[in-house]
Amino acid sequence: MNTDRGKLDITIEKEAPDQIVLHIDMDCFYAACERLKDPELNGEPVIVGMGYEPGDTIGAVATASYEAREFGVGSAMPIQEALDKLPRRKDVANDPALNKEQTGHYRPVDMEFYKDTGAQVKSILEDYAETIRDVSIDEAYLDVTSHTDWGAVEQYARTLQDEIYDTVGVPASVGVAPNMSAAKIASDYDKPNGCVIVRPGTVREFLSSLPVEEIHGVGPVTAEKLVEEGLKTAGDVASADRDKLEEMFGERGTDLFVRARGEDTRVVEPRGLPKSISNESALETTADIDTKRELLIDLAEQVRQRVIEKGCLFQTIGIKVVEPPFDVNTRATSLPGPIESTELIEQYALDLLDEFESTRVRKLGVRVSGLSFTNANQAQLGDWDSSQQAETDLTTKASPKSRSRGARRTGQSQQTLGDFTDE
Ligand code: TTP
Repeated sequence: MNTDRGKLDITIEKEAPDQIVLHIDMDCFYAACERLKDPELNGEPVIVGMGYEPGDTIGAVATASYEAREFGVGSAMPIQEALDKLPRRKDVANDPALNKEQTGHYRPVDMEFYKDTGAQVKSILEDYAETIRDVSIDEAYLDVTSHTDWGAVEQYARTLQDEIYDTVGVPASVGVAPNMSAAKIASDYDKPNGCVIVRPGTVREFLSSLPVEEIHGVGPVTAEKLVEEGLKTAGDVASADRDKLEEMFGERGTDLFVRARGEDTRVVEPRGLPKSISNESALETTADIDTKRELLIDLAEQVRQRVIEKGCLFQTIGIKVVEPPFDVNTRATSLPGPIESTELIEQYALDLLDEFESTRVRKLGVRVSGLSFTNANQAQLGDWDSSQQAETDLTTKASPKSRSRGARRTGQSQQTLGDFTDE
């Protein structure tokens, strides 16, 4: 029976990892950057684009400030259409028919400046997350699981927004959810300056009233087909007949069904080749060394398997020890060169844990870094001069919350290892 099949499929879906994902998306980013250069643009309609100078005929809007959007101007609009809706402020002096209040400021795209501003924002993000996935110049996913919890995450997200605004001067919207797609939708939900938290167990409810266009991967054509079938909201799709969706869209129908229900098992991972491989897990707060060792061995084994799968060499083995509430300690041992002797991961991780024998711990992690993806079959530990001692990184990474607001990253904690490039 269809319903049984649906139920069965859902129960065998891979369990979503226990993660807190924060998605950040800067508000009308190019226009916000132009306001940094010229503060007189604050509160004014601003359009960034090309083709608006007299004599130009071709061009489009890259972005419009929220004030300009009120006049109907939006991204990707032909520039002539934008000028019709919102003439240039510059022309007011020469055209008595123009009402100053109904004009806007036009600026050309200054990509170098936007890139530089985006990089400043990204450097702040590094303080707030274990892992960051860059999406574009003004957008990223952060895995903040080990830095906060669901009780404190709103404050955490607001602190991040404030720090970006105080330090760089541009506004951002954030969304927090247990998975990536819900976090992205949440960051867009209350722009500008939005901060929307979707707690575990509420994702489906959060999505249910949103129009189908908001479901990840639904473009105008799919949306039209869904609406024709009477499926107007994500909630409609989530409770639709899965077989029917498959009939309409093939395999994509299953994706739509799963996404509309807010299920997404992706883990936040950096783009490109990984710089590190790690695994971490929460435990009921304990100081018991046997419990901690047992979990660490388990984590080390999972990391070992992934290193083998990826066929890479590694140079640094590290652990993370999180004390309640969110004090994150990291320790790492760096070997003289990249190796593939994966059995060393557990051994070194356990050695590093000795320092935390009596520490009360709520989460542990194991990481290997300094990865190389070439000549993976060549090096063994024995290839290295045994007189070269492994260095140990005795660094502690403080939780961002322990720093003063607006304080910038000092880099005090991570860079003692020559090849600890992932931090
Ligand atoms: P977006 O994040 O899509 O939009 P935005 O930052 O302008 O506004 P919002 O607050 O709604 O997120 O795009 C980021 C930047 O990318 C944007 O500032 C300008 C540029 N861009 C273009 O150049 N062309 C386009 O068609 C779009 C959509 C964006």
